[in-house]
Amino acid sequence: MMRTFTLLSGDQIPAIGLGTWKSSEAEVGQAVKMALASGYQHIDCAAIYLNEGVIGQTLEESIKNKVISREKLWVTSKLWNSYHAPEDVEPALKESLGHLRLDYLDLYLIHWPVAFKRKIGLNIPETGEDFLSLDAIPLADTWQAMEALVDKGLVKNIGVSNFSISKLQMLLKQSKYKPAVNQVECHPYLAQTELMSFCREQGIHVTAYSPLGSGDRPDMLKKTDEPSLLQNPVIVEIAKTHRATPAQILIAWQVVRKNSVIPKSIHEKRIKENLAAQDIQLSEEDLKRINALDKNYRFLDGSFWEMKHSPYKAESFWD
Ligand code: NDP
Ligand code: 1BO
Repeated sequence: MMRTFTLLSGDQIPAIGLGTWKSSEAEVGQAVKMALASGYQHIDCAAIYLNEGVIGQTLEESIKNKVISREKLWVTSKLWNSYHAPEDVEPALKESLGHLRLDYLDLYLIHWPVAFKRKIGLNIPETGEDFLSLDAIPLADTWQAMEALVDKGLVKNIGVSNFSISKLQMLLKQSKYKPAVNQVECHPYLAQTELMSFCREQGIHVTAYSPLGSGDRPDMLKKTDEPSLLQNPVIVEIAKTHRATPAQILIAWQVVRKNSVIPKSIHEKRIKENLAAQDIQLSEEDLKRINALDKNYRFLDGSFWEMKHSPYKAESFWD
């Protein structure tokens, strides 16, 4: 049985989903196919991952072959930073829907609280001049356009990603619909305890991204001497006592905290192993030891949005 969590709308988000960032077009179709055949019901996508077309072909085939029904399937996608202007939101969603070959999304997220000029498209700016400040395009305006997608039946739930408590507070003051989800980096080195407790009070569900430490990120997004989660001695030791893998312990820790979690893999053995983690029962002692690893360490720290003339500063990004 797939574990699920209930969102404000009453919809059930499956606890474990397949991440698809960095899965190439050549790899992602097979990964999604294997995941659905292994019992996954939740696929995490984004326009900027540049692979939604292949994912869409696989979803269509899998629904046609009755591997999964559309009703059981949960598909999340994300609005890229170049399309925050309210008039760009619906066209951006429709582009994703077209690629994914779906009539509606289960969840659509504002990918980052960062805006680019439209001309950047599905890319990353090369100079600070390509950014727009949040005064130029307030997040509340983008959110209003996201709300309209719900009213039109194009998406079942809307949410945000990489939002801090203060950004959520600002949005909550001005929203008709609360964000259903905040998708954020979360793992034992970044437990996000305060953010999780704020979200819980507000009924906002948390999805944990990069739960295994995102080891396959491009070098430009990496620091030297990054700590390893998969080789952390506490995680490795707990894994041994459960006859599990370190990845499974990291995933089980999210599920026990009632966060959905979206590990990325393109390998069948790992895809299956990651899903099976939902059945691991961590003890109080295990949880105590894992919780003690928190050191507010981000693998994706937002420093890539800081460049000369960019309005975004790494030091205040998460305030
Ligand atoms: P993850 O933490 O999921 O790590 C992925 C890496 O772990 C890959 O190298 C993968 O290799 C490896 N891996 C997967 N399973 C196992 C296993 N069982 N044992 C050992 N290694 C394993 O990183 P991501 O950054 O990809 O995060 C997951 C997903 O979250 C993304 O794919 C994306 O969908 C989402 N995300 C969202 C963001 C946002 O801004 N909203 C930001 C970052 C991620 P291999 O594929 O070779 O198996
Ligand atoms: C800049 C990284 C986005 C991954 O979701």
